[in-house]
Amino acid sequence: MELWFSENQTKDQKISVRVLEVLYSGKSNYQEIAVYKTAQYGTLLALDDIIQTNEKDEFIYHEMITHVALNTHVNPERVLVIGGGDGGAIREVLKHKSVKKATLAEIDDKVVEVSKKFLPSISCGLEDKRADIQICDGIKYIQEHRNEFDVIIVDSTDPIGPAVGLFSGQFYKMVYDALKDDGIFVAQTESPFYNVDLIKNIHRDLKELFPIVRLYLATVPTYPGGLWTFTLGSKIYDPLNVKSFEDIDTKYYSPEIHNSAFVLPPFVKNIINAR
Ligand code: AAT
Repeated sequence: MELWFSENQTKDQKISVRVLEVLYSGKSNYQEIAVYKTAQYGTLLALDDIIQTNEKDEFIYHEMITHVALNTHVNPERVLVIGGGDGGAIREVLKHKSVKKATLAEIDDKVVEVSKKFLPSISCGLEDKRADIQICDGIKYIQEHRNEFDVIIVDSTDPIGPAVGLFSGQFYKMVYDALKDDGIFVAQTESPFYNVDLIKNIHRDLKELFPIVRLYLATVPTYPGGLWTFTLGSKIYDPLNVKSFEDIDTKYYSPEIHNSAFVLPPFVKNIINAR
């Protein structure tokens, strides 16, 4: 008998992948965690039945949530990733030679543990000596740090449960204060098909803080709608004016992709420009 995993992406749409083997299934203090060996996407991590990452398409999301900001900053040394317990964002951050320390503030130690065990190609960066793993609520962590980071990346679950606060104006103010005077913030900001109001609100909230706010796109096959948004807020450096790109080994990101990711179709422009 065939086994399938399905995520209800909206109340009217599902994505289903055929499961070859259930590698892990359990409940942490925060969420249901499952790891499946799938025919289409290799090993796949789901939290509360929502796909977080998988071996096949993870490179697109993890390269795009990190390298755009890290190349925009002239000398990123201290980087903070909130969420992202699978380690994929940290792995990419550590490809930049300038980075001295990359801190992960992940609320759920079980996500880190399970990723280390079942997703070594994604979690490998967590073993690096420049990686600093903090198991804590990202909101609490950011409250306790001021003027410390060059880049802050929010690689969070959808705005449900413990991640709700990571999408609020109050949180963005704390992020602004935790950044240095030339710091950059970037977050995954969901689907332009299904999360229009959320994207609009994030853009509005960030514009109240950062002089430069830009939205960019990438295609992530396993996320709802396939097309995914990231929103970046910067105190000084403009991602559209990057003069030199570090030579790093990537599969999706490149200087051309960096610049083209900010070219938005009219329906996306309308989300952030509409009053
Ligand atoms: N790298 C892609 C995977 C993720 S996982 C997002 C992580 O955010 C989860 O491990 C979750 O435990 C963590 N998280 C949620 N809330 C908090 C919080 N308040 N503080 C710290 N960590 C938190 C992102 C997938 C995006 C999916 C899009 N559909």
